[in-house]
Amino acid sequence: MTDAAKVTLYHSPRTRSQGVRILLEELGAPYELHVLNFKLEEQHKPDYLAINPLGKVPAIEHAGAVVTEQVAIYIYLADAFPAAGLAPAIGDPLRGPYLRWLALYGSAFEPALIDRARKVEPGTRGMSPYGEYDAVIALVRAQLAKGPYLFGERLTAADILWGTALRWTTSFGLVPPTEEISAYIERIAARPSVKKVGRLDHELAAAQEVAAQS
Ligand SMILES: N[C@@H](CCC(=O)N[C@@H](CS)C(=O)NCC(=O)O)C(=O)O
Repeated sequence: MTDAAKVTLYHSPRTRSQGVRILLEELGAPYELHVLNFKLEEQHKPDYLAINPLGKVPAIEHAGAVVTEQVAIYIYLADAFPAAGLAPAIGDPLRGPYLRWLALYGSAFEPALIDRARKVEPGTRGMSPYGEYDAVIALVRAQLAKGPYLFGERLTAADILWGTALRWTTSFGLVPPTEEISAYIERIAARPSVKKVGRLDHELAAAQEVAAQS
């Protein structure tokens, strides 16, 4: 896999694409932003729908390929820029748990939270992709209790996804701010990459606000 080409990140501030921008900073990957102003509904305009017909960010373009969906993007980028050591390589015993926790995020955690936010019952245990909300939260808590990261001392790209997502999901009241979850959020939030992107995205959001009003 090549890491020579610049990554284009389709991005809107204060959205799930912020975590990918943080990951790009952590990886030291060369990237450029293609910024979308949600206040102007740019994510639903034909130019962007040609990139992601679902009209969602994040999306990236790299070496001629488009990748959408956070989990796929995290896996792709951490493998494409291996020098940062954020992806356990194939053959590393951590590779399986690493992929498990990335996939779990998209296929169990987010569905559980979305159901909770919409006050939708998951239905029968067999029909639900995650079983029960409480079981998902208990699983996350147990994994973080080992600390400091998901896999002990080793920081991986999965921590950037989970650390940034737990931050917004607790602030939306969708996840309880338990001791281990809050400590983990703080640990990830203290990283220079998170602070830098937070500052840049704050400026970007302010500029978009002005553009939307003019
Ligand atoms: N399944 C997608 C979800 C991405 C998503 O929900 N993105 C939101 C921003 S946080 C979005 O683009 N919303 C725009 C819209 O629906 O108009 C993923 O995991 O990447």
